[in-house]
Amino acid sequence: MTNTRWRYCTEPINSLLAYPEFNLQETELNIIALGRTGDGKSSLLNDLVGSQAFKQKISAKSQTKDIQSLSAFWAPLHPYLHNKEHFGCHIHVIDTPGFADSQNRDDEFFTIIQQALLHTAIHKGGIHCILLVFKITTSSDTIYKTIDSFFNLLSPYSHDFWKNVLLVFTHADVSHGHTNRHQSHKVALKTNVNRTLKQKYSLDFDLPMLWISTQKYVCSFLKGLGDCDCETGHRYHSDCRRRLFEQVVKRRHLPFCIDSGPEEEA
Ligand SMILES: Nc1nc2c(ncn2[C@@H]2O[C@H](COP(=O)(O)OP(=O)(O)OP(=O)(O)O)[C@@H](O)[C@H]2O)c(=O)[nH]1
Ligand SMILES: [Mg+2]
Repeated sequence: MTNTRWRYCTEPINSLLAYPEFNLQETELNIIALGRTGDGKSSLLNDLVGSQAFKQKISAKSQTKDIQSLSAFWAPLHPYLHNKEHFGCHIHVIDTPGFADSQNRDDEFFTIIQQALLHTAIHKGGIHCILLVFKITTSSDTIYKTIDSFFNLLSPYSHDFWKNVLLVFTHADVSHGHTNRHQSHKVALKTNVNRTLKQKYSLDFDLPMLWISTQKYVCSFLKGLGDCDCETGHRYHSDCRRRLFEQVVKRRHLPFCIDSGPEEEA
């Protein structure tokens, strides 16, 4: 432990080492990403698996047209800390087409997304995390609508999935060395949006909200925009990933499962 050289990450050493068993953990955690077209589902999953496995592109048309999945080892701190390539967990990630794409393919997509959710919840040991992905600038109304669409996919079968839901806001990039560009918006999400969601779905806990930039950090100096801000940028990126990892790992023993009955009836 004394040999560990820490770079960038602000998290105290004890908290990160609270999951040593994950270095050798064989069980895969199932993670599915859902959300509107272009909000960053594929980019987020690429970040987790550490490669460009899923196609990502700016477009109003859904770039991901099918359910795609991949197993990989998620080493969240590897790019930011020395000797952390074995710290992480095995994951099976599932990418989905976006809601509300410009070609109105919601009905077609909802069916395959629902099948993927049910299949994983029934036959694959359950879904450990359902990442509802939003661009950080998404309006509250759009967030409610998207969550409603998601709710409609699973509610005919079960209501026990909320503990496995994480709201992940992408495009929370560092800009000119500043990491708090969206501060007031984040506060509004944490307070107003969370309150509305709790009331609407009768939840007795806050849905976890996480902010992340899935893009590789580029130093302001290299971009010709000012002084080097690598330290701030890398610390921010590693903290975002560490928070996401902690939320996922917390749910390792609590996958959302459905009894085999309902799918057959569907
Ligand atoms: N700056 C920035 N760009 C991002 C971030 N996340 C995603 N993007 C960009 O947003 C665009 C859309 O990202 P995708 O990952 O393809 O979005 P998606 O939700 O998978 O989209 P569909 O597959 O079409 O449903 C891509 O050009 C990404 O590079 C982020 O955190 N910051
Ligand atoms: Mg995609």
